[in-house]
Amino acid sequence: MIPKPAVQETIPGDFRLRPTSKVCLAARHDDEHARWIGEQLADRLELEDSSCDWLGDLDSSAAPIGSVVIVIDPGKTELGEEGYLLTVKADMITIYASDSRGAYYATESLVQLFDLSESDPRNNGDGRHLPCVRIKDRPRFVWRGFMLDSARHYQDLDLIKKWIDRMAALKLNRFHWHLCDDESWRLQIDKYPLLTEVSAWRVQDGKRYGGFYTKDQAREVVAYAKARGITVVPEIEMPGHCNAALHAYPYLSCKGDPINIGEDGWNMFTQVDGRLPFCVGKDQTLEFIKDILREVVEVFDTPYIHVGGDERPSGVWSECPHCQARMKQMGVPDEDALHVWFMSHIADFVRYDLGRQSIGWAEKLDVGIPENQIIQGWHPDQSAKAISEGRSIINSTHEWVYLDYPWTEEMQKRMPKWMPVLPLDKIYDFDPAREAGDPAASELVLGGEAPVWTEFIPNEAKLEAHVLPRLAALSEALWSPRESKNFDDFSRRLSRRDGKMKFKAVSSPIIFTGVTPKALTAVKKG
Ligand code: TNX
Repeated sequence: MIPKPAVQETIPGDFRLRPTSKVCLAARHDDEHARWIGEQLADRLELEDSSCDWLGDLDSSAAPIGSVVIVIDPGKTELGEEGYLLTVKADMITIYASDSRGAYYATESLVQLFDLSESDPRNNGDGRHLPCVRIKDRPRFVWRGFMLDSARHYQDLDLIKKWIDRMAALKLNRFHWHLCDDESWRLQIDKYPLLTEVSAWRVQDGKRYGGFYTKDQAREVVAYAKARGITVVPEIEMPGHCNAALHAYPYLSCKGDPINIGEDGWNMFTQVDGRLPFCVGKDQTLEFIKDILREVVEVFDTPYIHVGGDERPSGVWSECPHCQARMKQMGVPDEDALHVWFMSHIADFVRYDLGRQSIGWAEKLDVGIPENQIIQGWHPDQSAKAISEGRSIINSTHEWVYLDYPWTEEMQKRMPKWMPVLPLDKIYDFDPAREAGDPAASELVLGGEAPVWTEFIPNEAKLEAHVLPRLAALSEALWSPRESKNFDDFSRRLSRRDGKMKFKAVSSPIIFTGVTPKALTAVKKG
């Protein structure tokens, strides 16, 4: 199984699904989510009766023989949050969990077991038998994230849901959704309609290209993810990576000049000239950002809001009278200090006005770290620095987890020079707590997250090639006990799962359609 369970032991016997098999739910309350978990399991096991019976108490003995009984008992705290105990016995399968997310993960494990048993010779190839087994499982880290960049290229709603399904199968629980950047803006914002009317689109190969998510669609994604134990973390980039916003509303930049993301879009890739920051000297910029965040929290009913913070183009604020005045007003000496002031101001707004927790990419940590913000480190020293200041981190150290990076030396020759090779065994070895040093500090490591930036990933096939199977390796790095990790063993399990999960990387070459050689050489790591 992937990710490898904390404890898995074979027990004697063989379970068989029968025409009369049912999924039954034993819980103190007839909980809607728990029922949904039961019904989706019955559906996926193709049971004739896919309704989920509520037994009404915590006793599994009332269930008919051959059933799957899900017992959700908040008293079973020893199983841990998101943890579960799954026992396959000859006459019955039982699932115990203290919360519904744990119960859901048990159903994912069970579906995997049935998938794997399809090829088991003892089962006559019908996949309806299971060798008996006992699995006691819980995650190593609370933050098991995948970030999808929907700004550089747009993925439609079905594709987003497909990735959420894959995350759920791998027991990943944070979907970080990168919704805007220099190249495009993807989320409907009622107060500022030009963001999507204008900046969700660019001209590529002579055609209008792009798309956006309506608020209703975004709500649908949140609900779809939530049912599967996944929290969606929307990201609104600031004060850099914001050319798409400035394209729609140029008065938000320091000079207020019109900027183009259309015909030039492909030449304006990350870290090339032409990027501008928001003008944080103007009050109307701060109001704009706050208005947007107010609408974002209306749509994303989740505890976390990511507010970007990375790679502000430097040298612009120093030339701007509004930003100079802001520096004076706030008593900060330079651009970097203004950056930290701005991120702190937004972190406080998110915390006190919106009642949510903000997350920011680590930046300028030597100058200061915004209070009230979880830090997402993408360089190794950033996570260490934040931890040394007693701050909680999400570890996304780029050389270990960036899924836009090539996975072979051969591929690397066709990609920008600053991208290191990230093979499967390296991401498998990723340990988010490595930077924490002493065990006490590892409490501050919430977990890890793998981003896939999509500048060079325009379509589904390339996205799959980049993300799978490395996401499976990540899931094991974040879920399974460190002591039990073994790459050879993982590789064997991966090849057994391949048929169902399509883990094999598509071998088509990566072609940089539309990217000029000039833009490629100009791209460099910040
Ligand atoms: C840096 S890492 C970025 C992204 C780019 C990525 C390319 C980070 C927080 N920002 O905007 O897409 O490099 O790998």
